[in-house]
Amino acid sequence: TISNGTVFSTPNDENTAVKGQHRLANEIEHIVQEHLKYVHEDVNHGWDLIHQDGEMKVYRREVEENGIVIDPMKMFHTIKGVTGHEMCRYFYEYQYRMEWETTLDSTKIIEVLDPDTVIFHQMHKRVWPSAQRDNCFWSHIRCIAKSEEDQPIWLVVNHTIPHPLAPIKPPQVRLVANVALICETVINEPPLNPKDIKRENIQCRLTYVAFVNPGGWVPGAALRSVAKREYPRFLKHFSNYVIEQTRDKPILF
Ligand code: H15
Repeated sequence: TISNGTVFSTPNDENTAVKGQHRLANEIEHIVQEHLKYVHEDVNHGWDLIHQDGEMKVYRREVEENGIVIDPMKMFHTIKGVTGHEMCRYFYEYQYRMEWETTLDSTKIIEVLDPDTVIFHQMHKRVWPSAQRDNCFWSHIRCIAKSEEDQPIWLVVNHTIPHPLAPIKPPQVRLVANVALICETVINEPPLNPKDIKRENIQCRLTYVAFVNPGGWVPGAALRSVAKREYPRFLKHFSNYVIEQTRDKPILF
């Protein structure tokens, strides 16, 4: 039983609760490493800045595949008063999902592979004259230590996967996505004693990348205008949500 009271069963013996030892471990490792490789890649070449608001910058690369718009998105933001761990924790944990997600009708956990890896099935709100979308994806949270002195990198990767507990039921269409939230904590004017670090001394540098294929034809212009509106809205709304949630809590490094 997980914290919200949902009961789940582990459907087969391949799965164990041991961290990183489950049937998806290799696939996840590969995709995590790929995101880490490209996180510092430049956005000059072929990327258009489509939205800027203070520290927030949202870039898009226009790409079509068989007439379907699959524009990769890449965005950067700096959020004051929160850590990378806090941003990733609120993004990953099921119990907060519907408090900040504005584009979903529902979310549920259909399998837990280990404490850092779960499989979600989510139903999207129907946003335009097109079939409703659902998606089934593994979600993995990870902390990567760079050195003793540096703050670690925290990340969450969400990646579509088929699952027997989430069959595609037409006319519903399955989204295909590979999304990563990658965060680093910056400590400004660090006090001599780490215990004295206050929220006013910290900020989170965030990178979010999304490769989303709508999984079926959607009018390109409509999709691009929804993306241009919804990604910045998500980033702003989610960041503010984490700021509000953590304001009076001890800092989670
Ligand atoms: O990353 C976001 N949400 C997470 C947690 O709910 C899920 C997401 C994911 C989406 C699809 C498949 C797998 C995982 O990582 C926030 C997403 C905000 C996106 C807002 C913009 C949507 C624009 C249009 C996308 C294509 C929709 C076609 C119907």
